[in-house]
Amino acid sequence: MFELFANATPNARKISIMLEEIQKPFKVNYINLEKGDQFKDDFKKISPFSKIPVLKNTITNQTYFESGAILIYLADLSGKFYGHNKDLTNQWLMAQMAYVGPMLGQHHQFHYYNHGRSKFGEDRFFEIAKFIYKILDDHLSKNEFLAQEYSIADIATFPWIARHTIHDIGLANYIHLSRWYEVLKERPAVIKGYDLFLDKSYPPEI
Ligand SMILES: N[C@@H](CCC(=O)N[C@@H](CS)C(=O)NCC(=O)O)C(=O)O
Repeated sequence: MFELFANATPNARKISIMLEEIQKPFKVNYINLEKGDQFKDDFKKISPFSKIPVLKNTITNQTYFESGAILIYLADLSGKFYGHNKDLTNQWLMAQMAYVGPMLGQHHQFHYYNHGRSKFGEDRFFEIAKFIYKILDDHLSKNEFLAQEYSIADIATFPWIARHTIHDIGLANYIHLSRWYEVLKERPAVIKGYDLFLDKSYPPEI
């Protein structure tokens, strides 16, 4: 019923986890980012900014880009993982889309993938990444999940925190964020959706 254009990245893993959670069958169309598959004309037709993930409903032939929009589409379609407080879920989902993901993504670039190329970039995004850990930890000290119940906001955030070893911030020091992370990590759908891409993952151990 679905085709997921993806690779082993946090944004793509949000969708494979969600599809496993709502038990919708899908096949994966691997987009090789290093070879530049994302810039091919056919792919640009379904992803204007040449980004993964893209989801295709193979029954309607409709395609969807932007991981947050895809999660909302799947939550609406299935009636699952929006929680009872949709406004709250949207706030934490949008915070992930607009801030948590992009900032941690820059931290990956400066701290891990291009270490030594810009002290300013390394320092700036290291501090921002620590700030994100602290805010999430504070929030999760008072809430079991980001938006009261397990929701697409948690699904969107998990694959970014799953890269904690390359963040070098020390997840264990953030006990509430760690508790949340361990709970999600044990969910069968999270394991299956995340591990789907493990063999393609870079760095390989993450
Ligand atoms: N806001 C977009 C971001 C997607 C995104 O940045 N995807 C990355 C992988 S996680 C990508 O396709 N990178 C390829 C490139 O930049 O050339 C979303 O959440 O879907």
